Amino acid sequence: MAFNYDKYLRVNKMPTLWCWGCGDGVILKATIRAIEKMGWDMNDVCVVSGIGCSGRFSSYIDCNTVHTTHGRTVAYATGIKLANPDKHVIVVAGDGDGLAIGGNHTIHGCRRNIDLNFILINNFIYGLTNSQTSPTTPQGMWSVTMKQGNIDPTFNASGLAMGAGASFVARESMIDPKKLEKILVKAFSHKGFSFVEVLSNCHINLGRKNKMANAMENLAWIDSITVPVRKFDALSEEEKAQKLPTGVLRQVEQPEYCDLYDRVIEAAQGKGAKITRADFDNKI
Ligand SMILES: Cc1ncc(C[n+]2csc(CCOP(=O)(O)OP(=O)(O)O)c2C)c(N)n1
Repeated sequence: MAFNYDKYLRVNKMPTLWCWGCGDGVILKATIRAIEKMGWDMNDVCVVSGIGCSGRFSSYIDCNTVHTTHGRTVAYATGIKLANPDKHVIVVAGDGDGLAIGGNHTIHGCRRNIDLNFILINNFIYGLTNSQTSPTTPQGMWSVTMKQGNIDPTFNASGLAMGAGASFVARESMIDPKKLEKILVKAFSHKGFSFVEVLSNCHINLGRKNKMANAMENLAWIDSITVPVRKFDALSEEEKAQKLPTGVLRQVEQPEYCDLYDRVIEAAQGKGAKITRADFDNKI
């Protein structure tokens, strides 16, 4: 039987504002299927999104939602999670939102290892505002702010999340929605900050000016730059420079921030011991 998305969507908001063929809809549907797989009650789920095409996520999904300011998703989500540690908090942000204006919040969310599920929709450009360079726009591509070709070096978003300490990091494209759904289930099942970078198309604001005139051509390009992480590891350094590995890139157990914060509250109330260096094995 076909999956019934209606009970998870604000159907009165349909059709979406997304362009025809935009990957955002595919990602929304994969997220919904992953939530169902988790068996989560929508009353226990909170989706926090920022400003951008990706920001519309919180308009369409029918749960607790916060459509917050550009770049501040992780800050809001951190407060929501600390006040409601039993709820499942999903953050959705674009590459501009999560890595440019919100880059600071993103790295500190990763560092704290707070139990948030961060979905970074990387379409390599500012979509909503029409083609400004983002931190992931490949060098040499046209953008409206780099009409002679982008000279800014790019962030490797997942690499940044790993470096900042996120305990679960994965990258997947939306080309294979089933694969994406599985990765999201893994991320949602992980306790700690899970960062999922989803590569997506923006054939209107990136593709058309970069020789990818339609959605399929944009997706073919994404396909050409991605490789499963196991195959990636076997590539030469030169080949690696031209590819982004997909799949789970990092998964480790680390103390989770809400748990640690409970101990701070208990210690402050005189009900538990103060936290010391020994709690962290004296690690620097
Ligand atoms: C403080 C602030 N600065 C700038 C903007 C304008 N603005 C809205 S969305 C956006 C970028 C959107 O790109 P991205 O975050 O990559 O999301 P996408 O639209 O591609 O999903 C910008 C610069 C804003 N709304 N608020």
